[in-house]
Amino acid sequence: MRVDVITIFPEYLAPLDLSLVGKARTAGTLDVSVHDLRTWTADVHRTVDDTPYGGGPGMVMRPEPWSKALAETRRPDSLLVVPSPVGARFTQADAAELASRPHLIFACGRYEGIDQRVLDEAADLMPVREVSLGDYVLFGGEVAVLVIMEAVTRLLPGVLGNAASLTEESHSAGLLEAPVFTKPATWDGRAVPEVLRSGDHGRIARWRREQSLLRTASRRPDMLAAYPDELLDKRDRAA
Ligand code: 6GU
Repeated sequence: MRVDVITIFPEYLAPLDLSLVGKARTAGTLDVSVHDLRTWTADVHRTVDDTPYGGGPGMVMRPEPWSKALAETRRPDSLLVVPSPVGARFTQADAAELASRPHLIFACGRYEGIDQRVLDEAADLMPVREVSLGDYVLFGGEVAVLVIMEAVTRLLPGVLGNAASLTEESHSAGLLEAPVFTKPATWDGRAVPEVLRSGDHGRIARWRREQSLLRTASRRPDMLAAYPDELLDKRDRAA
């Protein structure tokens, strides 16, 4: 997968060199290039923003540098991702969609935003996804790109050792995962639940299912409400 990130803070994307994302880059699964938007400015001050038409606080990013940046990075198979507090909530399904694409372009704007005409023009040329991480406001899209790229990279073929960890994990299954434990069996006076040490795989699976439902009910009632009714059996309802 090829990824181009356009930002006025290229240093902010340095963590893309680390950890599994960095490893995927080294392995050749991922080819990331970070570009300074100011490369595409023409004036001596390398201006990228201006005051908003209609008034109001803050600044808006001017269309000209963005238009040039997108023209230069775009391929016939590109998908444009614009992190923004006014985007649709980014989900695991979105991560899977992005992971299936050959080329992503990330446009990092400051939070007052990019001139709308840039997004309108881009939408005529390629698919565009405006995505938000949640209901709070960040200074810009850079940290969102790190989050999105981590969610996407995990789904690329060959990045995770154990494919089962992808199918069983929270959010792809529609429920939160059960709590996990490792050795020692008793630590600080706290014992690992007996069932997990029983070796009875049927009981363990049932316990995990129950914990998963209880957790989801208390922490994410919205997820439980959206969970397909036909996937709940009699034992689930009893839990
Ligand atoms: Cl993706 N960008 C910005 N600027 N703020 C956000 C966000 C994204 N998601 C939540 N808040």
